[in-house]
Amino acid sequence: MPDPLIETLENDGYVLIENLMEPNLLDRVTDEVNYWFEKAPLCQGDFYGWNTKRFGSLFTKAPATQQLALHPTVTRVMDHFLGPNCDWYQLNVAQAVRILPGSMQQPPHRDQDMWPCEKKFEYMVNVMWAIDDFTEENGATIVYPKSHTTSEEFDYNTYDYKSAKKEVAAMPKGSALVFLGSLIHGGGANKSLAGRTGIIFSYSLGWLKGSENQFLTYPPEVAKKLPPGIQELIGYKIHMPNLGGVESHCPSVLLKDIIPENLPAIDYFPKEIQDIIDNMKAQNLLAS
Ligand SMILES: O=C(O)CCC(=O)C(=O)O
Ligand SMILES: [Fe+2]
Repeated sequence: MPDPLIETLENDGYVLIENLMEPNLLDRVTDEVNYWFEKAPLCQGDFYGWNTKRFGSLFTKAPATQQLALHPTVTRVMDHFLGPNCDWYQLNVAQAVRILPGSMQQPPHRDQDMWPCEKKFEYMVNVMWAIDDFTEENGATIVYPKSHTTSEEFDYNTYDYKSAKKEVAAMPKGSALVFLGSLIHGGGANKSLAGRTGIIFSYSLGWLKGSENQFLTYPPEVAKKLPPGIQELIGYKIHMPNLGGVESHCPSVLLKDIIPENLPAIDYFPKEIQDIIDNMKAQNLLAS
């Protein structure tokens, strides 16, 4: 059955979903992130923005955000765009972003260019949750509709940013902007007198190196206390074939109360690989 959300993402590279967050949850998330923004230092660099504050470790600093990470609308999108090209998708980064008054526009970019290779499919999909109303004045994310392409033809130095069609992702707080990793976009300039706060959840194919180091952010003694779905999202799950293991074992073993000192190395193979081996065995190729 056609899914309008997926179709819009495929056509435009982004979609706005208004009021996706429950108001009660928005209140809790707002309180939790406000506490940390008070303490957060300004970012350094033209990309993060000198007049901007950001922080990660969201699942422990702002636990209410755990409910956003696996929102069913979000997982539906990730299942579609990332699911077919990995065993499971992972959290690339979760970050709260406050663009302060006077902040200039962020350089337009495609987030998945952080992985320097030719891409034949989407490596990443992001969700920007609005914690404040996002407006043109306060620096709502600027998107370049239909700029998503996995082709190598795009060049940052020759792209015609000025003539390209742009849209301001204005949305009421509690809404979500979902966009593909290949879409050109960037935070807007904040010309208002108040901060613009959002939370980015970025998901990527499970076999990539992530932007936020999840294992150091949530070591086993911390991850143990997180819900099982979040534990998997941050990597406490082996990725077939045999990626991300501990002693060639699923890393979730480290979350158990008693961790065996010696673990067997186990093949974690998808059916296609096991079928190849079975075929070799059937031909007697591997006979001793
Ligand atoms: O703050 C925003 O609106 C966008 C931020 C962004 O695109 C990024 O940090 O990669
Ligand atoms: Fe970005």
